[in-house]
Amino acid sequence: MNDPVRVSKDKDVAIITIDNPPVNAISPAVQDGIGRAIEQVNADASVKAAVLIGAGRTFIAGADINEFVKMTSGKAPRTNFLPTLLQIEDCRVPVVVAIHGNALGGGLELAQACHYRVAKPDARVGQPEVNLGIIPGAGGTQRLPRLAGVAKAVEMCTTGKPISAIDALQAGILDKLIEGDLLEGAVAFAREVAGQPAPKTRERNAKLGNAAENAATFAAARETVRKKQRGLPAPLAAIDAIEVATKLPFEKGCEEEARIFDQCLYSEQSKALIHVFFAEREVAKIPDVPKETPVLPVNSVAIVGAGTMGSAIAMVFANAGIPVTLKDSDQAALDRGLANIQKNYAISVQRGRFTQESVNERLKLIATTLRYESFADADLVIEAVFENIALKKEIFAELNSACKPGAILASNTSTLDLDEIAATTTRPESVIGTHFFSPANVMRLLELVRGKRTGKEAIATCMQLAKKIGKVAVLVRNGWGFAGNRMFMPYLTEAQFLVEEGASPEEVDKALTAWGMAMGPLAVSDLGGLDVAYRVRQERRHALKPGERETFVESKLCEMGRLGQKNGMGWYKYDEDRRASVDPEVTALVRKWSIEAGVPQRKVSADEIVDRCVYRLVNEGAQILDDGVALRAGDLDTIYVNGYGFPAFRGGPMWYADAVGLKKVSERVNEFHRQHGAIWRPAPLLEELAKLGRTFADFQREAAHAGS
Ligand code: HSC
Ligand code: NAD
Repeated sequence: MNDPVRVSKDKDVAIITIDNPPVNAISPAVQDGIGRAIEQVNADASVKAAVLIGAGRTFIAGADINEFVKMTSGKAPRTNFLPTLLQIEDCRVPVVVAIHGNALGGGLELAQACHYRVAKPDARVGQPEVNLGIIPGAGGTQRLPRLAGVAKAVEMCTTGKPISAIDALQAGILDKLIEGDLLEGAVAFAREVAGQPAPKTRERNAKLGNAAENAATFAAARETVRKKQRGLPAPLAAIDAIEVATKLPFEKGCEEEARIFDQCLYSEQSKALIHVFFAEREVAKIPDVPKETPVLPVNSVAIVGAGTMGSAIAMVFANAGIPVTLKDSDQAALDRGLANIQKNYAISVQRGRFTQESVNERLKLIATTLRYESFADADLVIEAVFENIALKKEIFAELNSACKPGAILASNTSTLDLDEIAATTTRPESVIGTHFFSPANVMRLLELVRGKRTGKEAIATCMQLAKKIGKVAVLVRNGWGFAGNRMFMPYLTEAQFLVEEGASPEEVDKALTAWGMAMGPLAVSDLGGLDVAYRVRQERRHALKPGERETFVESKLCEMGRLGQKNGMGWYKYDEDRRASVDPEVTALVRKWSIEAGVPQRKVSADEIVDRCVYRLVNEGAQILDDGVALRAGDLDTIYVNGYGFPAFRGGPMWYADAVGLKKVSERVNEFHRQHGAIWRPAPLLEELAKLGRTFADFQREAAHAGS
């Protein structure tokens, strides 16, 4: 293996290059290499300054996260990065770090230990550790407030959001931006500062503030975290560590940071979040669609249907700079779609997300039409008309004639049979499902549906395109509800059963939001529309097994005209600002109907509510894996975290089940099976893994291996 750290010289300036593709993560070999490089610089009297730079597309994306997995599973000892950083800070000559791409986590901490920091204007720096359930563990909580001030350090370490090089320059994190060649600029800068006393960040205390100001900053930050990052200890831990920086000397502060870091790293939450990080990347690996599969260029997109989904999907492409043409059946529908887009963008401008100029640019990319002739040049067409198979088939037959050969024909259907739709074309290899989630311009998930004859190029193209438009794409196979909605239906049903057995709607929702779900299941039903769910139940009645228990309360609410948020009343009642409140009428009706139906009434505990709803997800997920609809358990976790408001800190439903232990999960599923009958039939895969003492993650590894 090549040495990941090289030292070269440009006359009197040493150049230390970190070269550890793909993102220069700090592995133990990189750490050792940096240590040796500094020793070499110290030993060479002809060297007057050093530049530390990253090879490839980015500077350093942080510590190698794989090492954390090894540490917490007992496969590697805990490493300590702090001495290497002290070695840099104590180097005999000034060390200038040159940043391009990203300097994240340990990458930014390394930069903070250098004497000067220069960067390309489009670089970004950040401390994203909280996203992994940890805090900066290489002095970041101690050095960053010394460079950027306490408030900025708190903001960066709690939100985890990277900032631009321009912001970092203003904050004092960077010393200079370099236009043009970064290395040349950094070497010239190094020559300027050579021979001068090199500033050590750990000795810079001027920005550490005073006790009164800091107390207010910390109190406000803790309050914000409790509100906005519900259930997450790491951001609070980061504040604790920064507070230490303001109270104790640097060395003591680092010791305390290490203690807090370890507490976070060895927590279940951090393991779950690290799983989510890798699972989100693993989804891109499809055994029979290798990286080299040719992709088709997508420079223009057309959308059929300018309704809720079509108009939001148009924004997704316009936001990515891709021209898009929206078609509907009449001008009024097109006008409504465009008005929705304008309203959404106006809100973004109001909230400071986009400037008016950038919105104008985006709007220029959206054209409207009533005719398929305008589709002739489209590289990708997405159909987003009503969920009706006859209508979709009609439209695909038209697209087959209107679109150029090779164009990808996609459907946004959430449940219908993609193969049946594809069969109306002469090019089923170009037909794929692109299932966006609502609101499509916000939700990150894109469920890609592979029909029996979907071609590899169409899959590879859509996977790559997803990244470009800021989505995480998960490939699943065709089948009712695909993976996400197939799991969601039993979850929603179970929430309704719990209400029928005696829990109030708000008890059900509260138990699940307190557990971490972004919204309770009944509030979700109100959002989607009780009429929509009603239709789905009617359509799915044929799939019920004889004697299978059915819900009835939600259907009755719908039949009495309670449609959910759209008419201000469903499980809850809503004010003009769509704020929900408990409706005593619903509470009374639900009890009355349930008693009339002979359902025994009882008090249901929050634990039972969570187990029943979450294990329905898990049991269906296991069946989906067994059926081969999803490739890996991690794919289902990615779907749930990104599309259904499942708490990332629990890793997704399948990871959560593994963490509880499949034996325990299976026992509980069997108990519910005895109590509630066929709907709880344990999935054979769950039973098998539980018996063998294995996990869904084990199954994932074998499945991925078998397919490669
Ligand atoms: C950290 O730094 C903690 C510190 O405080 C140090 C503490 C030291 C304590 C020592 C004592 C214990 N590691 O995302 P992409 C892989 S925590 C390993 O598709 P992009 C990724 O898996 C870290 N691997 O690319 C993928 O692999 P694959 C804090 C990493 O261009 C490939 O690189 N840093 C990795 O879309 C490409 O990744 C972060 O949280 C890492 N750090 O985005 C940043 N980073 O090809 C995490 C990436 O096999 N990284 N990989 O699938 C990112 O946010 C994104 O990767 C980038 C690039 C924005 C850097
Ligand atoms: P919608 O009712 O808001 O919009 C459908 C649009 O299609 C309307 O503007 C209608 O005029 C148009 N249309 C109907 N026939 C047409 C034709 N022949 N040619 C052109 N346009 C025509 O529906 P929606 O909620 O946007 O759903 C669209 C698709 O997306 C459905 O398949 C649905 O299952 C799926 N989906 C919806 C959601 C959601 O939450 N709304 C989420 C995921 C997927």
